[in-house]
This record gives sequence, C-alpha cells and structure tokens, in this order.
Amino acid sequence: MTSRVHDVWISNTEEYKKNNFNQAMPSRFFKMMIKAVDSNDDGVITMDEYQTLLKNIGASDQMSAEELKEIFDEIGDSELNGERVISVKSVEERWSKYLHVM
Ligand SMILES: [Ca+2]
Repeated sequence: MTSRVHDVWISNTEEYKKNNFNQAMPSRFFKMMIKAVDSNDDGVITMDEYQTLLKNIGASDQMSAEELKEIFDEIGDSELNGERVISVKSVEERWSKYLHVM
C-alpha cells in the first residue's frame, strides 16, 4: 500500500474532501464519499464508478486508465462480472487510517 498510484488515490480523496466537505465531520465525509463513489449502492466500487467520481470532481486528468487499472489490480479484493472491484468494506478498513476519520 505504498505505491505511487495509491498516493495519487489518497491525494485525490483529500482534495475532494477539501473542496467539497471542508466543514463536514470526517466520519460524515467518509460516508458521503463512499456514497458518491459507490453510486449504485451495491457495496463494491467498480473502475467505472471511480472514473465517474474523478470526472465529477474534475480530477479525471490526474489519473490515467492504466493507473486506475493498476490500483484496482493492486487493491481490488473481489470480482464482479469478471472485473476486479473494491469492496466498500475494505475501503472502510484500509482508508480510515489514511484519511484520519475514525
Ligand atoms: Ca457499486
């Protein structure tokens, strides 16, 4: 969990928080972020969903499709329709300490 793509992921998220939820409680932000990225609320994050989030926050130029795939290959922990996806549960466990929210 120390790769460059992971750092990009974290900095994107921090940027998103700063721009959109600067006043929000960290735990509230975290819930909002999960809700924003898992847009169909099925408990897993797909590459499409994450790409959509990047677009929505104007950060789609910060991460190439290759880097995104790298992230999902590295930290994806389950599969959906043959595609590597990240479960919301693992995001909660892994990122809470990076984002200092729990
Ligand atoms: Ca989803």
